[in-house]
Amino acid sequence: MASLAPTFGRGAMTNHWQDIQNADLVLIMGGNAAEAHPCGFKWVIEAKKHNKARLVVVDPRFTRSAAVADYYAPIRAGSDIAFLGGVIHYLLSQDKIQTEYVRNYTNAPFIVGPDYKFEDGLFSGYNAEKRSYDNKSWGYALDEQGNAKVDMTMQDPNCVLQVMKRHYSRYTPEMVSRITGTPQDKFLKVCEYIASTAVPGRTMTIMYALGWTQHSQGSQIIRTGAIVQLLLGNIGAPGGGMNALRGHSNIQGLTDLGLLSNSLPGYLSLARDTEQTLDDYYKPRALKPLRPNQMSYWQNYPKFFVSMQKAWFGKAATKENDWAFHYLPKIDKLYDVLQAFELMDQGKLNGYICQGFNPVGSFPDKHKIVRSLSKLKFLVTIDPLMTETSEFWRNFGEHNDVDPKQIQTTVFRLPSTCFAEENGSVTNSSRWLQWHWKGAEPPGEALADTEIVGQLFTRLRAAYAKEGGAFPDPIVNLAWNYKIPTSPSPEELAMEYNGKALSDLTDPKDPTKVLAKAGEQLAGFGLLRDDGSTASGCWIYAGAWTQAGNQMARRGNADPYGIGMVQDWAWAWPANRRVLYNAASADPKTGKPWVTKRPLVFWDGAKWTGADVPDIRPDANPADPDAVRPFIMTAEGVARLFAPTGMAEGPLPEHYEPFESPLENNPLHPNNKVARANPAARIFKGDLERLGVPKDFPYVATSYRLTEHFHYWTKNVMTSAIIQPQQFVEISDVLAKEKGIANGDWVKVSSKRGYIKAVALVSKRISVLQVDGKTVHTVGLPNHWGFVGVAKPGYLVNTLTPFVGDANTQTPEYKSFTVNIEKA
Ligand SMILES: Nc1nc2c(c(=O)[nH]1)N[C@H]1C(S)=C(S)[C@@H](COP(=O)(O)OP(=O)(O)OC[C@H]3O[C@@H](n4cnc5c(=O)[nH]c(N)nc54)[C@H](O)[C@@H]3O)O[C@H]1N2
Ligand SMILES: Nc1nc2c(c(=O)[nH]1)N[C@H]1C(S)=C(S)[C@@H](COP(=O)(O)OP(=O)(O)OC[C@H]3O[C@@H](n4cnc5c(=O)[nH]c(N)nc54)[C@H](O)[C@@H]3O)O[C@H]1N2
Ligand SMILES: [Mo]
Repeated sequence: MASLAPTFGRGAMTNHWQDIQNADLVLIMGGNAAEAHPCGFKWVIEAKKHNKARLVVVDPRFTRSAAVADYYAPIRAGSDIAFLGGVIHYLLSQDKIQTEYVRNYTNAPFIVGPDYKFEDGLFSGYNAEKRSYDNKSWGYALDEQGNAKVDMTMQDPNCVLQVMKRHYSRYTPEMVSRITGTPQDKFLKVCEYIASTAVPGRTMTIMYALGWTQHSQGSQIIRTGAIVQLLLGNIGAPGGGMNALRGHSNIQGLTDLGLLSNSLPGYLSLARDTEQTLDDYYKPRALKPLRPNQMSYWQNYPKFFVSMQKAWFGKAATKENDWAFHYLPKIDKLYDVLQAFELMDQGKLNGYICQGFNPVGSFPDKHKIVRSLSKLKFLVTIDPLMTETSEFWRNFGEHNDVDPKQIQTTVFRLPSTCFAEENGSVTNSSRWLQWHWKGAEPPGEALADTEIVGQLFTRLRAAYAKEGGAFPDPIVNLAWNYKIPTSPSPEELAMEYNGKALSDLTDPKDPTKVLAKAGEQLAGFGLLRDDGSTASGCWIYAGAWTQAGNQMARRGNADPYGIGMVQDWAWAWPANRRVLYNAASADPKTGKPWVTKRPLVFWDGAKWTGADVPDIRPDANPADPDAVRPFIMTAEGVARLFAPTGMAEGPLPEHYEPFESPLENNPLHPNNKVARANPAARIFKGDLERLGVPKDFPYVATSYRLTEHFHYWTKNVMTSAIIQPQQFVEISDVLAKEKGIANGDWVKVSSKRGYIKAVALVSKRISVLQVDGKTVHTVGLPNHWGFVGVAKPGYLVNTLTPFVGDANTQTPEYKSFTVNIEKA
């Protein structure tokens, strides 16, 4: 088990690491793979070596990824939607799109309903008091059968393509440059590179990470990137895709297993308190198709949900009690980490368990975090190390967060093992589940996380069984059939996630045919049922541990097509499919691959087949004009350029300023203050007052990683502490001169929320930009030090960051805020 910290960016790679070698163009934007993903970055080098690929990097800093790029363009942190919106405008106005892909595989031809509006920076349906939207007016125009209306010529003024053309017409190269600070010629050069992949047969991959995620509009930045890729026909194609480079070794596993507080395994979600019956709960999730003959695969939601409930509650989940639906909490609001600390600060949350999570280091506005922890009755840390969180009550530095004498919190430190001291599986960015084997015995009193949780649970259950309580049923009835109840084994857990048949499963078309016998491990999620005859802890992991054994432990490295498709290496969700939406790599009229030199999947005249597991109805015959729609998870059957549902701040991405920025207004709609920053982003009242203004904090700050450290762990390791011993901040030579700061000087960096002291590193890596008529400097903050460990004790970068989150994921805005800097 790796870190159980909250994930900082959802998603995965639509393609996979090895597939990057197939790209003709690699765009690294919002990430720095050479330094943060050095092993995976080798596939970029492979693409350059063997495929003559070009690498383009767009980053506020000239990174080590930029150092080996064919082209580098600087950008102001927090302005990527303006940049990418400009790319969309360029592609649409120059007709540099893969038209047949766009027509058949996206919702470009769909007609938007008559009530949809976009005015002065706001979409229709905004409620200023609630800071949120009612998305009713964003839906499609429907016909009498309830199908969305389409115009396959894409000329209707209200079809998505035309709506998009109008929306992005404001994103001219002049406007892009004014907002982003990227010089116009450099912006246009990047556009040219990108547009070169609009033809079938050339693909671009986008590699991004936190430079896109960690913004108050992070999800929409990623959506803008996806829109660009769809217009170019690069989603589903070998060497294409939207590739989220994930963080911790198993952070993909964390999201897959639903460890975020609003999620359930396999991207199912907890019910809202307005959904009091199972039908209410299914309705918005098991969506009916919006076009004829489409799968809308989420229609299977009840099969996934009931199977999960059977895995969790066994015999206690019955048809009569709605499969124990009421055992699960129904949420009144989102309980993300920002919310949890806000509740703690308000005295409404008294106990907190931090398992593999160091929020004093990793969460924004450290003063607020420490103040909140100080109000707890108890704090439990489960960690191999002492952390700033387990030691939060110590004072470090010149300013007290809270006087330690006043803190009443009891802290329990439970030492755990780390991944190398146990068996288990780790899911990487490619969605591969790879089994690993224990390499060492744990030191001292350390116990595996599974044993710590097993011990806690068995004792809690005994207490509930004895004493009752308001609603003991979910705890007392939890299925817990492990050989050693206080210590479930990784193998038992993995088999449970996969799932098994609870009674004989017969073929619905031929009842004499038994597909799986009672007690057998299931071969895949296609076998899951909603009648209680199957159990599966995480439907997307069905297939990982079958009757044939542990598929995650496979190490076959054959690559029969020579395109990096190693189907026998480990196991990928879903269904061992390596490239999502891979049927979009084929021409809809013929079912033959667009890129003939790299045939991913194709129609062989009777069925879909090829190097990968086809992501389409196997009998979808290209002769039937409605058949080939490779985005089986959407109700439309096609990808969404325009998102009628699912996004908090609008169906089309719009540039908003970061909450703290050097600009007083949003240049796109300067007269509307409400649309300056993301009008639906997560911010609490008290934190609004903790935001700085440009006059006091004129510089853009951004935080990032160094290859030499891993978060706050490796400062405990002497060799790493020697290589990178202490906190530094990076500024340009121009700003250094202006401020009289020399390389190696001590400086004080402050925001509205506090200050840190660090050593100045003066470099030419940080460019000085002209933004909206003024000179904008950037201050770079590597984020690895603290006051625990063997490196030089220092302040935490998150003393400076604002308590603001993305509107959809609530990921904090670590990557663009404002500071001042002076010689200390
Ligand atoms: N050595 C090492 N590797 C790691 C980690 C580590 O701690 N150490 N951590 C792991 C984890 S958990 C994660 S999540 C990943 C993170 O992986 P990355 O996101 O690649 O890493 P960062 O260094 O945080 O940020 C990447 C780049 O984003 C740029 N950037 C900042 N703001 C913006 C912006 O607004 N627009 C654009 N275009 N770029 C911007 C920064 O200048 C930086 O170069 O790394 C993982 N890998
Ligand atoms: N300013 C700023 N802040 C950031 C970021 C940024 O770019 N800028 N990045 C954010 C990102 S992407 C992330 S992921 C977070 C990371 O934030 P955290 O996850 O809070 O920090 P880490 O130090 O990665 O890990 C937390 C703890 O997990 C422990 N651990 C390791 N293995 C195990 C295990 O097997 N079991 C248990 N129980 N514990 C284990 C480690 O010892 C460590 O103390 O930081 C976030 N904070
Ligand atoms: Mo991360």
